[in-house]
Amino acid sequence: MTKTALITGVTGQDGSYLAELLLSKGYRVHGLLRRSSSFNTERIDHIYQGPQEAERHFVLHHADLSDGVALVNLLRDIQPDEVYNLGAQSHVRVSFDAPLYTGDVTGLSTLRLLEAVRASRVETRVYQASSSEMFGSTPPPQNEDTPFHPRSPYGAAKVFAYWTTVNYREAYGMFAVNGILFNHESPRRGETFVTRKITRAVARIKAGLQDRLYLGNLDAVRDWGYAPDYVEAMWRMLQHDEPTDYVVATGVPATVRQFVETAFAHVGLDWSEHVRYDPKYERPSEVDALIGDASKARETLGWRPTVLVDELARIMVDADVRQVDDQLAGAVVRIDR
Ligand code: NDP
Ligand code: GDR
Repeated sequence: MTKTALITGVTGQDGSYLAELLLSKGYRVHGLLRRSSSFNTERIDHIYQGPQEAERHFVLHHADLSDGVALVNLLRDIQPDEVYNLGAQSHVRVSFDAPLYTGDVTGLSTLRLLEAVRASRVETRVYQASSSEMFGSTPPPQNEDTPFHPRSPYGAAKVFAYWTTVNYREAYGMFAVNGILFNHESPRRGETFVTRKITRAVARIKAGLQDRLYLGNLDAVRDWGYAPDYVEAMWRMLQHDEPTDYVVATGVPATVRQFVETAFAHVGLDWSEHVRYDPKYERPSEVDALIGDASKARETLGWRPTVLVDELARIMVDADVRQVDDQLAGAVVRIDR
């Protein structure tokens, strides 16, 4: 029987890969689309199906996570078997500038969505996009039992969303799970996250379009994985018999500086000639080191990462080099699929 899924945040990095994955498995996929004054569907244009198409497997709905009634109506109309809540104000630095907005969209919206599931009486499984940012200053390695100590409004909002999800599972017997995902990247990563900012700059410096790259803290340690691997883990969590929470990570640490070195070296550039420090990119309180222990996901879901940090940097640089080349050739530019 065809399964139906609803993805919030379908226009984002993860939402686009997840939509592809579910479509490849024969799902009917519904996505929540925010109204925007400019196009915001670049990551999903290649799977878009217009309203005129007879057999639509991918359908977009204008709605916003701040609109709880719209969520109830959507759920009632769509009757999804699975809901993936990926929508969020997902930028940690920005959450210091827009803390209340982030608290609302990234935190409270999860409660809105879970209440909407209850109100619409839909029998569905729910995935909540939880984050390693919840661990904050708790030292690595971090696993499902590690205490949270968030260091940003974003991290605090995700902790609220995490516990709300646990509570709805315990209080109402809902199949609701948290995937506690460590940083994951791809050629579709937003341009202001550090990895993409670096790989995009490398491509532009190589092409002579810019000379300098300004960054903040180069000493931060992250556990960077590959987004297509991570959406596979999300799907596996909702196929398992038991609703429970999982850490998803590679377990391989790298500093921002190491990522910079690998990315520049891949095109034969010396990073120290181009990278400059700008305190503007520091955070009021930083998360120094995140290194995940994904043993539970490996043992219970059989999940393993296929791409580690150095290969990831090279994949992203290659994609950005192609994109810049296309731009210079005057071709229509589309981000990598
Ligand atoms: P992105 O920032 O790429 O995508 C966020 C998505 O949320 C976009 O589709 C965005 O829409 C949508 N969105 C933002 N605000 C609203 C709103 N008010 N109503 C409806 N939709 C909204 O994030 P990622 O794909 O990287 O991450 C997906 C989720 O996973 C997020 O919740 C993030 O916090 C979490 N996460 C991400 C990790 C990572 O390393 N990537 C790690 C751990 C957790 P639009 O395109 O219009 O802006
Ligand atoms: P993060 O990702 O905060 O871990 O959140 P980001 O790429 O923004 O920062 C990673 C580390 O790099 C340092 N850094 C810079 N960061 C940015 N963005 N820009 C810079 O110029 C810069 N210079 C140094 C940061 O200080 C930080 O230590 C991501 C998001 O996807 C979240 O939604 C997700 O929950 C977490 O990953 C896990």
